[in-house]
Amino acid sequence: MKITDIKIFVSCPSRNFVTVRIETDEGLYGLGDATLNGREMAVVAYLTEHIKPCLIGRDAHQIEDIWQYLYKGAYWRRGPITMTSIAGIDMALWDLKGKAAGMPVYQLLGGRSRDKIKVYGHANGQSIDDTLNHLGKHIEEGYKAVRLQCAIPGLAGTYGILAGKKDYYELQSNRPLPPEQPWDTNKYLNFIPNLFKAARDQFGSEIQLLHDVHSRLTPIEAARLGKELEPYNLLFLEDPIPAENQSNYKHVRHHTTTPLAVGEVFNSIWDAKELIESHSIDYIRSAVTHAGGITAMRRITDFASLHSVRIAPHGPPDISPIGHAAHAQLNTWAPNFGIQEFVGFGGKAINEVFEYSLAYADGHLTLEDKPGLGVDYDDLEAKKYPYKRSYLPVSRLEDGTLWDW
Ligand code: EZ4
Ligand code: CO
Repeated sequence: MKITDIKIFVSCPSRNFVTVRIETDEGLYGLGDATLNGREMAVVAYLTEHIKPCLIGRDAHQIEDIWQYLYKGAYWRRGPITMTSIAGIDMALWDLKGKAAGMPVYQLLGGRSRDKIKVYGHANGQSIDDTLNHLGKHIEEGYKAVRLQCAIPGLAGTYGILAGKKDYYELQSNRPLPPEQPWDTNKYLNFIPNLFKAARDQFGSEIQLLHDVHSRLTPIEAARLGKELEPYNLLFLEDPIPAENQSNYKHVRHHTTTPLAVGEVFNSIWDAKELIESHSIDYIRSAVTHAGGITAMRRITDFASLHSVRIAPHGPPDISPIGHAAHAQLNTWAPNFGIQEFVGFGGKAINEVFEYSLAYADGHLTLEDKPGLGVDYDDLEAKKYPYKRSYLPVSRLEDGTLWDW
């Protein structure tokens, strides 16, 4: 099965997505997600100028060799632009292999380990009451696990908060320059335990709760937060600190039994090696789209399983339905699957452009058996939604110092 063409599409059906389509001499095509939020066009250039010419004419079945060729063969290893580009190609090749075999990708990975995929939703609010109101709605919809994010009193524009219903920051696609938001660690640390206390007081101990710190704390601040949240029994605390220095997680770990999760910005197994080996974390949250595709995530998953670390793939709206489908395939196979982040099925425009075979019911996703990843992309429909430059916000302290967003 020879690769005859590789098409790279950029469209903005409510937010920007980069989609790879590998075409073959057997008439089959494969689809991959190569969306890197706020840096989309760098990935498009990498794929168009530096990957596509090297793959035309190659055997689409040689997934591992093509992965190694793009990784080692570039001499310049790793990095988000490279690894997102490799991910787009790798997903498309797995999609093709599944279509050629007439099997869903999870069968090629080793078959089913479970019937359905447990997810956690997001309850976001302007106040504790507002957040708990959204938590209550999620529980009514069957969710067994919910992430709570709440506006911090006295701080305009906290991470993860609804600006209007169903229109939170990730879906906004018309920000030609990065917006700026204030940050105050003290206000945050003083407030967050109250949110979780109120949630447990109102909803009891059954519902599993999570929280995303978005890498804004230092190790000792994260240790304090982890300890203060212990009575509220979180499923995990996400990204308590930045992870460039992997050994910093040991400091957080040694102070608290609150489980820790990290990995959404990782682009390689090497970003997580020490974290996993030292069992400093409980969940690895790398995404197929940003960490080098299914080939790379399978390796991360197996490595994590040796150290009692489970996968909890990043599931934001800035991963396309193709990336979400790849996660569903991986999660169906992975013996050490933990939980999948899930914020719904996009909007009307996304669903006109992408087609995918996932359904939500009672706190879980189920995957319909279709060959490959079970997705499709309508490039003609997508033309109605041209790319719009857009950025994530940046954070600054009150005195102007740039902080982690
Ligand atoms: O900020 O996907 O857990 N989810 C997250 C996301 C990330 C965005 C960045 O592109 O932290 O909301
Ligand atoms: Co996160």
